[in-house]
Amino acid sequence: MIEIRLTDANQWKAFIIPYKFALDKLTIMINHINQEAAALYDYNPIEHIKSRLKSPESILNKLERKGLPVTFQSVTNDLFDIVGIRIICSFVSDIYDLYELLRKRQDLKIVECKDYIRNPKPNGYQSLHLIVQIPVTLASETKQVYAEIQLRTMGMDFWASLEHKIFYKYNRDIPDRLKRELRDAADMTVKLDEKMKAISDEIGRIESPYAQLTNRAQLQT
Ligand code: 0O2
Repeated sequence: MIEIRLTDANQWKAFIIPYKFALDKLTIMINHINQEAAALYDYNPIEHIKSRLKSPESILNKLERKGLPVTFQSVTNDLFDIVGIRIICSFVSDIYDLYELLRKRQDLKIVECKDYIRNPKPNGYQSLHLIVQIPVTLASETKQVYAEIQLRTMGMDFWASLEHKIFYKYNRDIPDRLKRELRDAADMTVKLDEKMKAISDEIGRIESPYAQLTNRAQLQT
C-alpha cells in the first residue's frame, strides 16, 4: 500500500488526474442538462454550479477524523467526495427532477442518496446528497471514480454557507443561542422556498418541463 506523502508532487499529480477528469465530465454533463432544458423548453432547472477537488490537507484531515489509514488505497475506496459538485436550483421540485434525470442516465451510477431535504439534519441543514460513480478513461485503463453531488436551493445554499462559517469561527462548537437562530433561519428557508414555488406556480409559465418526464408526482409520494 502506498502511503500519502504531501511533499511528493508527482505522486499526487498521478493520483488526482482521474478525479480531475471525473469533475470535468460531471461539469459538462450538468451544463448540458441545463442547456438542453433552456434550448428546448426555455427553462433553467439550474441556477449555477460550484465544484471543487478536495485538497490534500482536507483529505488527510478526513482520513484522520474517520480513523482510516493514510494511504491512496484508503482514499480511493473509502472517501467518496474527492470530487464535489454543488448544484444550486431555484425550486425544490427542480432538485427532484434533476435527481430523476441523473438516475436515468447510462453514463453515471447513483450508489447512495441522502435526502436531507425531506429529513433535515437536527441543526437545520438541508440538501440532497448523491454519491455517484462515473467511468473515466485513461491511456492505460478505465476507472470508476466516486463523486459527491449536492443539490440545494439558493436559500439552502445561503444557510449552509453561513452555518459553515459560524461552525469554524466557533471551532465546531456553536453557542446554543446561535444554534437556535440557525434553526429558525432554516425554518424560514423552508417557508421561503415554498412561497417562491407557490408564486411561480401562480404565474404558470415557468413550470418545469420535467414534471411529466420524470413523473415527479409519483416520486414525491
Ligand atoms: P466540505 O469541505 O464541504 O467537503 P462524510 O462526508 O463521510 O464526512 P457524512 O456526514 O456522512 O460524512 O456526509 P454528509 O452528511 O453527506 O455531508 C457531507 C458534506 O455535506 C459536508 O462536507 C458538507 O459539505 C455538507 N454538510 C453536511 N452537513 C452539513 C452541515 O450541518 N452544515 C453545512 N454547512 N454543511 C454540511 P465536508 O466533508 O464536511 O466538507
